[in-house]
Amino acid sequence: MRLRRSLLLAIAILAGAAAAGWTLRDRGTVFGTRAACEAYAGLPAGWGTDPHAGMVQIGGGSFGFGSGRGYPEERPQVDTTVAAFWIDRTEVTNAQFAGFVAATGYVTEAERHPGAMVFRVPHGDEEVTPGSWWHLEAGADWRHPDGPGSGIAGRAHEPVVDVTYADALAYARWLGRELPSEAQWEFAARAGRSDAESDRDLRDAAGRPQANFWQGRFPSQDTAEDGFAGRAPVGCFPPSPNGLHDMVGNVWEWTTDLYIDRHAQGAPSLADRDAGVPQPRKVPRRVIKGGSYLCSADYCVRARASSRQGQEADLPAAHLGFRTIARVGD
Ligand SMILES: [Ca+2]
Repeated sequence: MRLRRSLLLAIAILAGAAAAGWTLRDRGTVFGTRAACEAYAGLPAGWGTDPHAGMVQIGGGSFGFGSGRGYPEERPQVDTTVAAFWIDRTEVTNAQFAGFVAATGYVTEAERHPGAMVFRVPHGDEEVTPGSWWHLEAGADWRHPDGPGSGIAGRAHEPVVDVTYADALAYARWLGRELPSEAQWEFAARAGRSDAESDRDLRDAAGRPQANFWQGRFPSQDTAEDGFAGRAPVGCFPPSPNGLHDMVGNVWEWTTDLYIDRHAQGAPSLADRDAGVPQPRKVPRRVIKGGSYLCSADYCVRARASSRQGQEADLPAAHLGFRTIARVGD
């Protein structure tokens, strides 16, 4: 029965992709169920040989970038055109990042400084204020994602976290790829839907969670109704209509855009996205997208395509990973 469901899912994805002009490069792995993601070794078909291993080609198009419905920083919605590009089907996994480190000897910023932001459930008698659940812990890095004593053994198929913007960019460049701009990321997450339609993706018609987010009262009670307290392996939940997994929930993802608390008026030029944006802080903040396993209905509420946050580019965190893109023609 499980095999039949996976087969039907694969057929549906391929048929949908063909109809929409999307190209699924990695036909070796069928995601979308807990059994499938837990069986995944963390490396896509063609890894090491195919420059687009694990990627989906997204056809170009225009869309309403941002939202008139979400938080103020998501406004205004701006008509934006994006050219075709390749993007990872899933968040970059620990197995993929380990391959990069083994090949290059790269040492991440959390290992050099050291430390990363780690989430801790507050104790019962602890005063809880916004953000008080975050702790900068020495010894937290991509190999010890939740601090000393944690590890990635058996977690090759989970998203790599505790990586900074520079770490993510170094990985992407190693593969001859780039990181997505915010517009590219949001266009891919929207998958041809309005922001209202894509926002409804967190639960299916029967009310079952369709992404890894937080159910229960944040930050003390994670009921894990979706099957996961904390990060999930990549690809456990059904894909977006364009074949992408976990665009919302699981972990936030880096984009190249410098953060300001609004969308620019008029169509922004992606070529200018790094130029001329005033930065009030010493360390530039980059836009991160998609929310994480820590986003609940009563806090954050950012496991959505149009949501956005600014993150210090050199601040690694246990709820933040990334995926890569490649230009069509490369
Ligand atoms: Ca969860």
